[in-house]
Amino acid sequence: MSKGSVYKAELMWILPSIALPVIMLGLLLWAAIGRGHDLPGVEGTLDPAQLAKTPPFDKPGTFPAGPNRYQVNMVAGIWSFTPNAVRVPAGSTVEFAVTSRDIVHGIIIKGTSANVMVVPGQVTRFSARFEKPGEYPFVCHEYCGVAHHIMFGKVIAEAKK
Ligand SMILES: [Cu+2]
Repeated sequence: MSKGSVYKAELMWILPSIALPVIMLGLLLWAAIGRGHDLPGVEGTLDPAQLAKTPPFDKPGTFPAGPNRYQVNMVAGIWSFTPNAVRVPAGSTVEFAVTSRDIVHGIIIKGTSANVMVVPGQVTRFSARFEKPGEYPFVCHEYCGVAHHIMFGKVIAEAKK
């Protein structure tokens, strides 16, 4: 191998190893600034010790919120979700507001793209659509202690009569 071709071979490795971090930093800045990804603001914060007096978590449950829309106010805590059964007609879009009364939990709902963290002092909002009738189990996916494995529930999408 000549001296020139060794230099070229080295360059083939050095340039991508500089370009990759530059591209990744560029994508990170694009996601953070260009797409507006940000840390949660103060408007989503609450006192986890005052949940019984803090709307909407003073009334956990499922509530109608318009045609084919429902609102679920859910409190996670060791080791259960309240409510742990959400009953809606099939074809509904459900808007969830979830918070934790103690430590960090998570919720993932099978058959949907819902997969979020549930943090004490923060309100996690997401929505999911339950098109087909049936049961959509959900679990806590963030290890939260010895009985983490019993922390589950289900969304029941009922067939229209
Ligand atoms: Cu857990």
